[in-house]
Amino acid sequence: MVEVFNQITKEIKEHDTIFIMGHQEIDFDALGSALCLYEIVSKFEKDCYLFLDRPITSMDQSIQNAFEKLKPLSIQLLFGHNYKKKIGNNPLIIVVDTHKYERVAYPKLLEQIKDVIVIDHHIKGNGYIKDTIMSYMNSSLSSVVEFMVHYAKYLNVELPPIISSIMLAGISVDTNEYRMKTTDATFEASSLLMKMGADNIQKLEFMRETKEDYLKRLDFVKKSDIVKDGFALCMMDEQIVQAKDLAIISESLLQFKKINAAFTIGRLDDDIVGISARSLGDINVEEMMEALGGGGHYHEAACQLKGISLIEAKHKLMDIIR
Ligand SMILES: [Mn+2]
Repeated sequence: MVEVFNQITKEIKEHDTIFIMGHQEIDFDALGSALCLYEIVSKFEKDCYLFLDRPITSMDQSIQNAFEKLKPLSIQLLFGHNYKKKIGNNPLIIVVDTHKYERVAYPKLLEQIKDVIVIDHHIKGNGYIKDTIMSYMNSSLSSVVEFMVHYAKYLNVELPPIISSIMLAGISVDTNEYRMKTTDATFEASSLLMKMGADNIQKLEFMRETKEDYLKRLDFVKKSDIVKDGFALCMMDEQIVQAKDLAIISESLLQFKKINAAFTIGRLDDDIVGISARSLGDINVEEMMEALGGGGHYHEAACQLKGISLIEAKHKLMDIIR
C-alpha cells in the first residue's frame, strides 16, 4: 500500500489544481473518501475542488444533513458549471468510488483534463475510464474509505471529527453495517476513524430514515417473491426511486433464512430501470449483473437498463437466474 500512497502523493505534488470526483448520487463512501482526500490535498497547499453532480438541495436527505454539518469547513464545491476558470495550467482529477466513465459526477470533466487517477474498490467492468496516469482498484476493500483512512494516517494528516464520522458512515453503508465485505482490515479502519474522532452516534444520526420510508420499504419486502430456490425478487412500482433504495431492499431480503440471493427492480428515471442484486455464499451476482451491462462485487452488484419496462427487466433477469 505504501507504494500506492507515495505514487498518489507524488502526483498531487506535481499538479497545481486537484479536482476530486465521486460517482453520481454521491453516497457516504464516495463523500467520505473525497473529503479525506480533500484534507490531504489541502495539506500540500494545492487548490482543491470537490466536484458534484448536482446542487446539495437536490441530493439525498442524509447527504444534505452531512453537508450542513460540513459548512464550517468551507470546502470548495463545484457543480458542473463555472469550472473552466478553475482548471488552470496543471490540473489533476482524482476519481473515487467508481471507475466507470459514465458514472462519475461529471463525465465531461474527463474530456477537459487529461491527468486522471482512479481509486476504486469495485470489480473492474466495462466502460472503465481509459488513459489514467494511475489506477488503484482493489475489490478486497470494503470501501474506498478503508483505503483513505490509512493514507491519511500514513501522511499524519489529522481529519476533522465530522469528516471521520462521515467516513465511518461510508464503511457502514458499504458493508451494510459490517455484514458484507467485512474483514479485519475493515474493523481496523473503523477503529482508526474512532481514534481520529469519529462519533458513532453522529454516524447513526446520518443514517436515520423517516418512519414513512421504512414502512414503504417493508411493504415491498412483504410483496417480494421466491422466484427460484434461494432466489428472492422484489418488484417495485413505477415511482422513481434512487439506486440505493433498491439496494436496501435487496439487503433486507438477505436477512431471511433460505434466501441466498435477492434482486430488486425499480424505476430510476423515466427511461431507466435499475436492478440491485445481493447474495451470500457462492452465488456470484457480479457476473449476473455484468451480463446485463452492470457490475459491482461478487456479493453485491447492480445494473441499469435503458428504454425498457419493469416487466421486460424482470424477464431479462429471470433468463439469467434460470
Ligand atoms: Mn463504495
